[in-house]
Amino acid sequence: MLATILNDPGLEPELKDIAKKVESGERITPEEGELLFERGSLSYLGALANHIREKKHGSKTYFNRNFHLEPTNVCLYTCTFCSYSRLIKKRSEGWEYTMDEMLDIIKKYDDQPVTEVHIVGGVLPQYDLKFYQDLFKAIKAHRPDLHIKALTPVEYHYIFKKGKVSYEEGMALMKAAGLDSMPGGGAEIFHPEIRDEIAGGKCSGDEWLAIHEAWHNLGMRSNATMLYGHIEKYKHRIHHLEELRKLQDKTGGFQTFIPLKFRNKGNQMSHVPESTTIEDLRNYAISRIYLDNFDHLKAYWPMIGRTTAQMSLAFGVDDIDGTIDDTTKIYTMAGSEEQNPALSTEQLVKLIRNVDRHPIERDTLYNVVTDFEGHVFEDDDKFKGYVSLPVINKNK
Ligand code: V47
Ligand code: SF4
Repeated sequence: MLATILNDPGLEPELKDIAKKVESGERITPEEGELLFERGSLSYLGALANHIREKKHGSKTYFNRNFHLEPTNVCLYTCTFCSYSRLIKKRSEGWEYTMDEMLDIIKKYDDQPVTEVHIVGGVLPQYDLKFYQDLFKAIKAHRPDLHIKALTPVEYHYIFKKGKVSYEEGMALMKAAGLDSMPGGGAEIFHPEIRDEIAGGKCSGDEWLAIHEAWHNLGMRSNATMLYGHIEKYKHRIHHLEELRKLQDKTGGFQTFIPLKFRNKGNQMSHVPESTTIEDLRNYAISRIYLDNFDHLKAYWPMIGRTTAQMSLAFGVDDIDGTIDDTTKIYTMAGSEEQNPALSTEQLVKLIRNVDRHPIERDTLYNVVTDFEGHVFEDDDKFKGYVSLPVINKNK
């Protein structure tokens, strides 16, 4: 595929130069990144991104078994894209779990082979530094092997400030309490021109990055996201990717990048049209090309839907998150086509296989839990053709 691009006599010289850089594993510049957004066709970007994806991972496609715990959907902040939160003055419309209620949710999974709990929600004063320390300790006391991937710099910035501890001290306290890794949320768009408009009041882009840096400096791992497809311009996306690439050069602590498509139902930006599927795939591909120092690129299927998630596997993506089990409301409330996001392991494996990829269940840190290559399910014959997308790529 990349060879076809390199031999295409009609391709603009600048795009050919970028393709040559990708072929030789050379890093592209911010200017070249913007050029890709402005002028790269879907097929061109797919060929480049898939080349990188297959060089890094072959056909391997990762997923994990996780569930979400959302302590509250009431929030002090008023991000304009958020369909999920309720203002404090309307808190009766939302939920606010007590410690015992949260532990009851954890206990519901006692007999299930989940490896991770992803904890994220709104920001409220009663959920302070001590509360989260106690929560993490209680989860670990109950189930020590469950990986806690919890909270974002939005919560940490708030609770550390209130608790009068530095980012370094705060993250060390969280680690001691049982925090295993940090999810990628709260990143939105770092550039203040956009961040101030859509997420004013919560931690800045620089603060988000500084908290991840403090966490990485403890030898720990985290993810990163970018909320795209609303009022930002391509230059803001490139600025965001560049900031992440710079921090990753410094610490190496990021595992996965997760582009999050803005969904416009039930929020203050409902008048802003959503990006097209073509733009979503182009965005995955450019993220894969730009972030040469990130190992993984994730398509979060509850947000983009399972069909686009399948297609994304030919545009640089090598991870489609987890089984989820209908425990997150963030996207159902924002208008995702996935209204009850739950997929069994068997369904996820088949989804991946049906686009000719190799499914691997991983834990949060990408250790292999089960390699599904050659695994036969009882109803394999019945399932054939359930999702019949053309196989875009045969270069395994
Ligand atoms: O920070 C909120 C986003 C994020 C909308 O690290 C929206 O493995 C689109 O970060 N349209 C939280 N996006 C979710 C998150 C995440 C998800 C899956 C995996 C991981 C990981 C992290 O959701 C928020 C915000 O950027 N979000 N509202 C919306 N209307
Ligand atoms: Fe609160 Fe997060 Fe929603 Fe912003 S995105 S309003 S911080 S829950």
